[in-house]
Amino acid sequence: MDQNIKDILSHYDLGSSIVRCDAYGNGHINWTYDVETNKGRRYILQRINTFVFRDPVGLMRNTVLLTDFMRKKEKDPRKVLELIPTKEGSFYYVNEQDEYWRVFVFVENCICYDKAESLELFRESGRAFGKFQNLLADFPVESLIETIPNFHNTPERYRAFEEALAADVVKRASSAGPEIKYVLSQKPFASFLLDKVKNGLIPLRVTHNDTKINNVLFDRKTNEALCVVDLDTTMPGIAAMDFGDCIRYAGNNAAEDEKDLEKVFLRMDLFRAFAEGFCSMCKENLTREELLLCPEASKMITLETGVRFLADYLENDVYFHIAYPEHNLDRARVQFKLAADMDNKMEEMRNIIISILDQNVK
Ligand code: ADP
Ligand code: GN1
Ligand code: MG
Repeated sequence: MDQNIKDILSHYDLGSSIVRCDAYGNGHINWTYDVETNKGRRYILQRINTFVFRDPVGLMRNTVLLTDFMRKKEKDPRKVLELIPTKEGSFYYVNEQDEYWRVFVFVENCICYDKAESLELFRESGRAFGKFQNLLADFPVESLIETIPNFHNTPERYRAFEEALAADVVKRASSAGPEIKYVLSQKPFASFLLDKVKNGLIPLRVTHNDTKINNVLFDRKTNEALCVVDLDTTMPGIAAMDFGDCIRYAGNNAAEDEKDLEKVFLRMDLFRAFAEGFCSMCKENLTREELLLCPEASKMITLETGVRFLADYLENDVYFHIAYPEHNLDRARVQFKLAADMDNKMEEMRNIIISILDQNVK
């Protein structure tokens, strides 16, 4: 085991000695490890990405507030993330290199999926994010800091993209001509949802803001959704964008970084399954207006994520973890193909939401 990790773990009282610590998961932001003790207990050790999260102390304060709040309503320990304090009683540990680390209880007998392996699994993840909305519906939103200001502010993402394009620091713009053209052609759409907030048509709520299916843990035997993880971006947002991000990631027929764009399209059977799960859980709390915006929000978050990947490509991959030099460009291409497909399926998506809301799906 790496000496740095040994030093960090020595600040935790995990009850027995550590036998293993392996890199874990498919997250693009933090550095995650699966830790096991000689008694067979497991923990998630994570280093917070402080380039992305500039206020890790405020972020950890959010996490403590959110998990404490949810634990008062949800008594099953596998269903709410649990932080382990250091021996000194803090919920994070800062080492000499100024790295911020934290430890969570590893949710027992769980499984995490990177794609919707069945309709039922995706319906279940819809229920999980719908339930997450419900659990936090009366959370005092003013107590949360914005861990990333303007995180899902699509016009602001456009501004940052245009800055990256103008600077073109590593001269990559010439290799992304069609993608840049697509992004610029979609600019008028970017403020569609935020305008609705400004006009008072939809509210800001406590939202997760990163609802990829790999941020849900399922029971290994029954595939029941247990726990929503990755609370770092939970802050005020638009509920329909949480719906949309799940569709963007797992409603796609292909992976987020698929090279063969023929394989990239929105699967309507998956869309329906997710919508059924999500709406069945939170249609009491969300307004019809908000739920009817889920199709546009699916396109918005897909476009926005593509804009972010492309900007990061132009900025020499400073934000998202990559596995090879063109990775962010490949990811951006997938998002734009998917967003264009969603445009063609907008009416169909809307009809599905209407039929679910009118049927009173349980
Ligand atoms: P990132 O911000 O990098 O995406 P996450 O917090 O999502 O990091 O963690 C990465 C992965 O680790 C998750 O996708 C999930 O598979 C796993 N994971 C996170 N927390 C737990 C936990 N408490 N128990 C079990 N697995 C977890
Ligand atoms: C990042 O951390 P992870 O991998 O769950 C990113 C999301 C993007 C996603 C794209 C804090 O999520 O916003 O949608 O990658 N998280 C942050 O896969 O930027
Ligand atoms: Mg994650």
